[in-house]
This record gives sequence, structure tokens and C-alpha cells, in this order.
Amino acid sequence: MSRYTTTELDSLARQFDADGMVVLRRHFPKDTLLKWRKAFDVLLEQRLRESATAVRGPNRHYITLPFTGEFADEAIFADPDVLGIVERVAGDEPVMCQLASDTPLLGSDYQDVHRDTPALFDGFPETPSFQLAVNFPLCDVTPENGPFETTLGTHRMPDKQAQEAYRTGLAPMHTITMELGDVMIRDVRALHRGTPNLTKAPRPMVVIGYSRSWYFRPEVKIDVPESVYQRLSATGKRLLRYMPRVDDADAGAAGESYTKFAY
Ligand SMILES: O=C(O)CCC(=O)C(=O)O
Repeated sequence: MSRYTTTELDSLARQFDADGMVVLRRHFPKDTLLKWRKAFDVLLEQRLRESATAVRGPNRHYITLPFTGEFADEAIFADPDVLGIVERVAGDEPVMCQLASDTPLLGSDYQDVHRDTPALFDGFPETPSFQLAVNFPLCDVTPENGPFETTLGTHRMPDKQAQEAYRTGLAPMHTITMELGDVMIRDVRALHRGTPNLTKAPRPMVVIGYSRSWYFRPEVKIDVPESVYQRLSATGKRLLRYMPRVDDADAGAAGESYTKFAY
């Protein structure tokens, strides 16, 4: 069920267009996310043991989540408010193409300031949004455990202008501390960076990728087990329409192909 009215979603979409991001505070139920955390801790341990993560800097790991169990949760990935904002800023019939996590550990560092994708057309950065990240942490995110930092309003700027705006303080970094349950929706073109986790506890941040209906990202995919697919609603099936369907036994195979992440 939606928490926001149509007027409020319109306003959030306008804020997104200006800033390149919005945060919905206390949006997802904490008890659901604590179940995700329990499942994630097992996965993290296993992937670290197998060195089967995509490394995003010292002690910073990107891990695709299997689309099974807790993680195949339509109440999360088809949340009506999140989709309401995604559709307003990236058009009707968006595609869900990524379900993963970013986790800085003790010993992680500042990432270089970067965008996650280049402009859609070389030399024409001023386009509406086409690739979004919906991020939510599996713990509280404090100044100590590696908060995400982002500039506001750089998502539609040419590279030089964005870097200049950041360097001169016109577009400073904002530290996004979050409570378990908060959700951030962002245009991945904004200049941003990960920061060091100074604590002993991992700081997992889930990332669900949504794209415009016609946009294809070959570097990511969600393997959808047939039995999970059959249980999805029409909305869930539609969001995942371009994702490969796999035998149940093949779900959750380790191995990351999303390695170039900074532009
Ligand atoms: O996890 C984070 O806080 C940021 C990660 C990030 O921006 C990236 O790896 O591209």
C-alpha cells in the first residue's frame, strides 16, 4: 500500500529531477530487513571465503543477491511508492535489472568521486534519467560505518562542469546517514563516493537497479528461478520481463560480471 499521495509523489519526483536523488525515511519494515540481513550475513561470509565478490576498493565488496528466499520479495522490489517515483522520473514500464549489495568492511577507504555510468549520448549529458539505483541499508548507517556520500544536482551536468562544481564547493558532498528502513532513490550519474567503514561490523547496502523500458545494461542481470517467477504478480513479472529464467537448481551461482563501475 502507498504511504504517499499522488501529489506527494509528484513533489518527490520534482525533487529527484533537481537533486538527482530522494530519500524516503522509515519506508521499509525493519523486521523484513532484519531477515534480509540474516540471509546476507551467510552470503557475505561464503563469498568472502571464495573470493567471489567484485572488489570496489580495499575491503569493499559488490555481491549480487540470489533472487530466492528473503531476497525475492515483491513487497520490496515492487513497492508502489518507489515504483511511483521510478516511473515518474524514468518513464512507464521500467525494467528491473539488478539486485545486489555494496559492503564496505573495516579497512575500506574513500572511493574516488565517480558516476556509475557515462552520459547516454557522448557530449549530451542533459537527458532525463535512464538508470536508477534504489538503495537501502541492512543496518543503520552512521558517520562511522561508511555512509554513502553524494553531490546534489550533478546528474545532468557535463563531466567537467560537475567536477568543477564539486571542486569549488558549488556542489559539495552530502553524507547520507540512514536508519534501517530508509530508502534512497538516485540517478547513478550524480558524482558520489563510498567512505571508510571504521567499525568491525559490515555495512551492507542493497542496490536494486531500474532502467527505462528500452535501456539494456549488459553488465548486470537477475537470474529468476522458474518456481519464483511463477509466484510473482503481473507487476513483478513485468518488471523482470527481460531477465533470464533459470532452473531452480541454477539460482544464486557465484561470479560477478559487473566490474567497471566508475566513470
Ligand atoms: O557503498 C557505497 O557507499 C558506495 C559504493 C559505490 O558508490 C560504488 O561502488 O560505486
